[in-house]
Formats: sequence, C-alpha cells, structure tokens
Amino acid sequence: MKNALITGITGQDGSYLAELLLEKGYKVYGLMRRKSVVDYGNVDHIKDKIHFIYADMQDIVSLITAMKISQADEVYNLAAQSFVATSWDTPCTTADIDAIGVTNMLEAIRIVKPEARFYQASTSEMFGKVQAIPQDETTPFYPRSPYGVAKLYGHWITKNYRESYDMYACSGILFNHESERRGLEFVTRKITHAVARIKLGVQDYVELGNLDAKRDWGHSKDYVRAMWLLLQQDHAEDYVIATNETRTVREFAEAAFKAAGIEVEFEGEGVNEIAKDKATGKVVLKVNPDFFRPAEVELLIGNPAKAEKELGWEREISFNELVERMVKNDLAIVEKEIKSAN
Ligand code: NAP
Ligand code: F7E
Repeated sequence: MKNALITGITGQDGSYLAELLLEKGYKVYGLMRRKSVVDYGNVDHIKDKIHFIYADMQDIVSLITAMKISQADEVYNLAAQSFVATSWDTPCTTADIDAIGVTNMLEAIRIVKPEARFYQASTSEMFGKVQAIPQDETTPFYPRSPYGVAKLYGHWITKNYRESYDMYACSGILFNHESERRGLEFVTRKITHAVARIKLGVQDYVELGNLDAKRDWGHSKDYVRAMWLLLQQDHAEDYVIATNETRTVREFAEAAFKAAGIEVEFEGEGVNEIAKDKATGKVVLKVNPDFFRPAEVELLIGNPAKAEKELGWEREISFNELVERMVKNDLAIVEKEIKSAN
C-alpha cells in the first residue's frame, strides 16, 4: 500500500483526487486548516477514510510534521489561494501560500523523505497574455495577476528542486477545470448556480464581468487522473493538461441556460450587454463592471498532445456534459433549499 499526502484536500481537485487514490488502494493523508467551525469541505462524504493532519502551507514546521506522520510516497500539492480575482486584494498572502508554500513543501520533503514524488498544481494562468496559440509546454510565460505570478514561482522552484537535488518533482500545467464541486465564486459555477435559481424562480438575473474572455474548460475528474499519471512515470517532467477547445464566458452562459431549458439571446455591447429569455423576454443576464479585473487573461487554449502521447491521458467528459452535469447538480441543490424553506 502506498501513502499519499494531498494538500488542498478539502478543495475541488483534492476531493476528486482523494476518491481516485482511495479507489487505487492508497492510504490517503490530507492537510486540514484549523477553522472556528470544523468543515471538511468537498471531502465530507469520505472523511472517515482520510487521515487528516492539521497544517498550513505558510508553516514549514507543520509541513515537516505532516511528512513525518504520513511518510508519503507521493505528495500532491493542490493547496492554494486559487481565486484569481482575490489575488489583487491579498497579493502577499497569495504569494506566501502559492509561491513560498511550494518551497516549504519541497523543503519538508527534502528533509524528511527526499525520495517521495512531488506533484505541483501549476496553471494556464502562467501563460496570461499568451505568447502562442494554442499554448503548450514550450510556450513562454506572461502571468497577468498576483496569482499567476505566484504560481510561476511555484512552477520554477519545482523544476529547480528537480534539477538541484534530483528529486522526482514535476508540474501539471492544468487549464481551467470545473465540476459540481467548483467554488461558487468561479464564473462557471456562479453561472450554473444562478441559472438554477432563475429557472426555479428564486432569482431574476445574474451579473457577470467580461463575457469575451475565452477559456479551455474541462472536468476536474478527468484532470486529477492526469495528476496521478504524472507521478507514475520513469522520470519527472512537466505536462500541459487541457482540451484544445476554447469558448467565451458568453458561450458558457448560453450553454448553461440551454441545459436548464431556457433559450437566451444577447443584445447590446460592452457594459450594456444583456441576455433575454427568448420565451418570456425577461432579462436574465447583465454585465456589471465591478466583476472586471485590473488585468485580464483574454484567451486560453491548451494543446495536451504531449500528455496524450506520453501519459496516455485522455479527457472523457465533453464540454456539453460538463455544463449539463453542473446545471443538473445546481437544480437539485436549489430545489432542496426551496423545499426545506417551505
Ligand atoms: P480550491 O477548490 O480553491 O481548493 C484550494 C485548497 O487549498 C482548499 O482545500 C484550501 O483549504 C487549501 N488551502 C488554501 N490555503 C491554504 C493554506 N494556507 N494551507 C493549506 N491549505 C490551504 O482549488 P482547486 O480548484 O481544487 O485547485 C487545486 C489546485 O490547482 C490549486 O493549487 C489551484 O491553484 C490549481 N489549479 C486549479 C485549476 C482549476 O481550474 N481548478 C487550474 C489550474 C491550477 P480550505 O478548505 O481550508 O480553504
Ligand atoms: O474566471 C471571467 C473572468 O474566476 C474565468 C482558477 O481555477 O482557472 C481559474 O481561474 C473568466 C475570467 O477563473 C465573471 O474575468 C466574467 O476571464 O472562473 P474564473 P480563472 O480566473 O480563469 C485557472 C486555470 C486557475 O488556475 C485558477 O485557480 O471569467 N468572468 N464574469 C468572471 N469571473 C468570475 N469569477 N466572476 C464573474 O462574474
């Protein structure tokens, strides 16, 4: 039986990865942060199968202890302040967790068990103002947010520990991946949750920012499989994980409304753009400039050819299935809320 340590286990990816590793027979350890109200987040349903260790990415002593307790063979570093918009509000905390936190984890491994394999959650946000279309492992980086900049440090320090100490340390450069467990502040889940509320009559419209931004969206369940594959190779390398498809936020919203049986049409431009329900003429989407970012990543589309060829990785959940699953899940959640309120 192998031991795995997952940082960020309570998040979206941590929960799917924990399920995958448990299925594969791993003993799974997960980092938990102390909160005033105990909250297992997305792993509440499997909490009895996980060995939790209280620790924080900003506290190297706690990470050394986590390595000593877990004796992990594989460490998946998924912990992060992961919301790009907030990284302008808390740039220093974002850097402490997403940049220095990676060095803390790598040092803890080096001190306690240097032969452990290390996965770093790198991101397409490092491409930012893209220097090539589509983006792959050879594309130069140009991050556009404090989050992207911090993650780029994490990416390079991982490569540096691989080259300096011959550690099995690698990064998956993952493009956007979503799911039924995505945080409500991210645009996909914000849309599917609002669509469910609009469909069930508890909200009139949703307010969004830049509808022209383009993203390469996959499902988290497919992407955690890639994380595991990265740590099962003969030697450590970095890989882009993506779908090679890109869509605007507007297209995601249109697909989400459609999945709930609402056909929408867009009219107007820029901050005056709206979407109306074709059947009723009611406005169901408005643009609010408050949701625009100080600097935007306009276009992301990733080429996963290297991962497909060398890891045998393939995504199984299509864009339409992703949207349908998220809308169906949010309709069930909102229906339950309505019933319990009555
Ligand atoms: P998420 O849902 O926001 O989860 C983040 C996790 O990090 C949570 O478990 C959170 O714990 C934990 N965390 C935050 N600060 C911490 C700290 N100081 N110490 C210990 N744990 C801390 O993120 P996700 O979508 O699953 O993403 C997983 C990783 O992949 C992140 O590193 C993210 O930056 C990266 N990534 C995500 C995407 C994507 O599209 N989802 C794409 C590329 C890369 P609490 O529950 O205590 O807050
Ligand atoms: O924004 C636009 C926004 O917050 C996507 C994280 O997992 O993926 C994620 O980062 C796009 C942006 O994700 C709203 O301006 C418009 O262009 O869902 P998001 P993100 O910034 O792409 C990467 C790969 C990560 O690594 C991150 O951890 O949508 N947008 N209107 C909006 N975004 C939000 N959140 N809310 C809006 O109302």
